[in-house]
Amino acid sequence: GGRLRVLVDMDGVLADFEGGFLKKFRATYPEKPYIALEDRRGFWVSEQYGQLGPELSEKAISIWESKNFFLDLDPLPGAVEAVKQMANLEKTDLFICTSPIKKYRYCPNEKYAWVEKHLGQEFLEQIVLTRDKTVVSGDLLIDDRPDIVGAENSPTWEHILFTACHNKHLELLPPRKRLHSWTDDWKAILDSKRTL
Ligand code: UMP
Repeated sequence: GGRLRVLVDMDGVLADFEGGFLKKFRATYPEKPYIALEDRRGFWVSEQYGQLGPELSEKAISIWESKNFFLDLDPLPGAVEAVKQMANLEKTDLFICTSPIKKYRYCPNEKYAWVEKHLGQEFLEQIVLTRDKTVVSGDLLIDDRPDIVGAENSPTWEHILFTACHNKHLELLPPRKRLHSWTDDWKAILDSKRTL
């Protein structure tokens, strides 16, 4: 068989966007209500905060638009080790495929800096920044966003839903698959896509 190309999302898969957000939101707005991670539903944090109170959507957005928000995110458990192992597998090409926010002052730069800090300079070669992941070709896309759509109606990749606080209650229709965490058997998922 040929080489397997795996696209791995960053926020919610490698970097703890939800945990980092909640920590900075509570520190910045200690008097405001917040949504515990257990109670998160839906991919968009801003929408759920908007349902809590009229000004809370904007306040939430102000958190990830701030300097050092993306750089300061902690890696999710096992993520750094898994990605390094994956990149070293035979016949495997790993790319980090991530959508920057449109407020571009800090986010794209900090995504590069995060990868360099946690994975090393050699991984800077593997970064794909795009707002539309359907136009990126690959065999697998490991991503915590349940609904990944875009200009291409038939993306080449199979989406593997990475479990996150906001998606863990969703029931997936077969044949959709999950990766429950980085301790789950991601190598078996890759091997299931390899050809003889
Ligand atoms: N994001 C928002 N609003 C939200 C939640 C996340 O703009 O309510 C941003 C953070 C990430 C991007 O930069 O969306 C999601 O990117 P992917 O994880 O899909 O790559």
